[in-house]
Amino acid sequence: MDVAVIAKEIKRDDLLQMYYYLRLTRALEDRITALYRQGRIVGGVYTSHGMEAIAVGYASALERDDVIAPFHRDMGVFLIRGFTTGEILAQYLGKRTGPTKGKDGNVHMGDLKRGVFGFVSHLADNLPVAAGAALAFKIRGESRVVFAGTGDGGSSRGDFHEAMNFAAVRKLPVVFFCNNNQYAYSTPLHLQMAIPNVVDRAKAYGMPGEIVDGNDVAAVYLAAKRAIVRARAGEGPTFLEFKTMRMHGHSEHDPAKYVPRELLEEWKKKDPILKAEQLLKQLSYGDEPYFQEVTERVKGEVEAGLEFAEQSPLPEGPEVLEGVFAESAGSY
Ligand SMILES: Cc1ncc(C[n+]2csc(CCOP(=O)(O)OP(=O)(O)O)c2C)c(N)n1
Repeated sequence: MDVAVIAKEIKRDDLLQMYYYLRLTRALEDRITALYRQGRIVGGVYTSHGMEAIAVGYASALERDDVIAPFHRDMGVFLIRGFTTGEILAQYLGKRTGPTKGKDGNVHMGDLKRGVFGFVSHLADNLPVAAGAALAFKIRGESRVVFAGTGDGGSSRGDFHEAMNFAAVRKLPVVFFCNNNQYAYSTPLHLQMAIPNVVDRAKAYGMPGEIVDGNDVAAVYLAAKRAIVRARAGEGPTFLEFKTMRMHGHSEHDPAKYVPRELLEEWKKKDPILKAEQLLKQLSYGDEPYFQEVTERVKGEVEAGLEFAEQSPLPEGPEVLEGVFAESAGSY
């Protein structure tokens, strides 16, 4: 992206904050991965490693009253919406202090008070939910936007089609995105769809779409802003295709031998943290000592969070039904 445009369009503090969240996401997920390898996490671990700029960029572009129906590689969303490293690590360790109070051991968490729909495992199910929330905002006359996404694999599902079509027909204040990381588990893109870009699907719904470098946090932020402004102005949904690469296996149990090593080597050079550091240097907003300072800061936050999670109790039997049924779910 043109540095002059970024300097003009994004405030210095906002860029520095995004860099901090990129680093915090990476440090937290690396710690979770290490815990998984130590056999301390019972569930699966699906990370956003190498794709952190997507969640960090779009969540930073939203207003506090806007709502997110995240994808399963959107850890940055939770951090930006105020979930602490302690809460998140407690979730992964199955502790009572985690968002699901010990009922789930990975990314299936949310909190309506913080504007994050609980992530449901069934792929693309979050998109019709997002369209429904956007319809509610429109009926109530509220100036709020919903942001929701899925993967390249998820975009081949029926619920993706239903949500996109309904939202376009009703001109709903929603932004849909695709994290196109080239693989749906072991299925490469060319076995997923007969078109070159996921964004081509948007045309069929009469919805504008944009291809964005998903490893460039500034590009993600600015594209998200444009789509959010459009949605808030009553002009309807936009579809954003964030191009990126899944740098780990589908989950940490998967060595992903089906991915050519050269492809990973190529994308390693485009790492979102590396890119953000290059940008901060070009703008004279950050240098190596500053990056080191942030590294130390996030490391401390992750370790403090782990201490909290480790000291937290496991749930007790009678708590098993707490928060399971709708009456205590709250509203958004
Ligand atoms: C309806 C449904 N089918 C299958 C799964 C199992 N599953 C979870 S993630 C995944 C691959 C998803 O691929 P993609 O949407 O490209 O996202 P990625 O994991 O590559 O980021 C599959 C098959 C699921 N969660 N939901």
